[in-house]
Amino acid sequence: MSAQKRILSGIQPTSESFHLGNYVGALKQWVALQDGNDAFYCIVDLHALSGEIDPTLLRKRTLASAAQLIAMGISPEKSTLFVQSQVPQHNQLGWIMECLAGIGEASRMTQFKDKSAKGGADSARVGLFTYPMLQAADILLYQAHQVPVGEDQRQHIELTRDLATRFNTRFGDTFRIPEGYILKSGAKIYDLQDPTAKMSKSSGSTSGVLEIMDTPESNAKKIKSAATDAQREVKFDEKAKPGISNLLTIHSTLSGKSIADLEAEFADNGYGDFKGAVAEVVVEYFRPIRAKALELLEDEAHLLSILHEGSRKAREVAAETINTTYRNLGIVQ
Ligand code: ATP
Ligand code: LTN
Repeated sequence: MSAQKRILSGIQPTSESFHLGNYVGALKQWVALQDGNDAFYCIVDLHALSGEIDPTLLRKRTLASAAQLIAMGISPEKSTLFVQSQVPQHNQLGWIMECLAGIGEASRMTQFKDKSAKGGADSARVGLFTYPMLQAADILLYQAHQVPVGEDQRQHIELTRDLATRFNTRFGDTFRIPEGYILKSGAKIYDLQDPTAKMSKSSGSTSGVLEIMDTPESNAKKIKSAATDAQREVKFDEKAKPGISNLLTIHSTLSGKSIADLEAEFADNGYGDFKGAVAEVVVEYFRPIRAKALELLEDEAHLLSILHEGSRKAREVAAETINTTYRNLGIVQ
């Protein structure tokens, strides 16, 4: 048995429902890693302010996120589930990370480039630009060993490691250098309608996005109308058959069957039968999670008390790191 590791990850409350990409790329690992480790999972509401700000929706989505995470299996007994804004040390360390990062390196972040390009670079806000430095603070505050995320976050984890190393070299050992925990398969789930784009909460249309809180009928319909190709063979080939490959990854990660077994199982079937089987797996997988989340959302006071308790524990750990950081920087305390 390896020693307990500190795990830290975060997810933005930018939608009323998480999608299959979030689950397969990140949240499934969150659930698995809470056993035998010391896990901290954060609903990063301050990060969500870097996009559209709608106070009514932010509150609703924060609670919906907590309910879904618990429904998926994040247990408040096993791990610390908390809200970023309830731990002010994130803003404190975020500023320090901004003072450490260069404009050049921050400008190379592809998530910033992609997201700012969507609305026109001039309308992008400063918070979107400084977002990765706040993310570095999220991770470093907890002295995390591992950060379970999807492939799209690799660059932010690299930046976090660079900033931590820079700080430690200049001002003395302060932060653990974290590692990304990124799966080889399933780390990127693609949009069902455009299987070259990642499935995303903030993509313009939801017709290619499988939402956990959506009805079984709607999700089954989306899978059955997923874009594929003009051939007939159920075979994993990301270049030639991105749509079918994406569906194979989805089936495989949820059913536990290997891609090779699935290819063999559907060798004599057309795409219609295969899509029907994928729909069945996805719908049955999400059904109990959705039901449990809806039940949890009925009792808001209970959800809030879980989050308050998590945030209290998170503040204890975060305060220690901020003390050391301030001391090493010569800040009078
Ligand atoms: P947005 O579109 O608003 O940026 P998102 O759908 O990308 O949101 P995030 O909150 O940014 O979701 O990400 C939460 C976690 O889910 C991250 O670890 C991210 O890497 C992972 N993730 C997001 N989309 C996918 C995807 N399509 N495939 C695999 N992992 C994903
Ligand atoms: N940027 C991440 C969300 C995020 C995060 C974190 C992930 C914010 N802080 C800390 C891991 C660790 C994203 O998924 N878009």
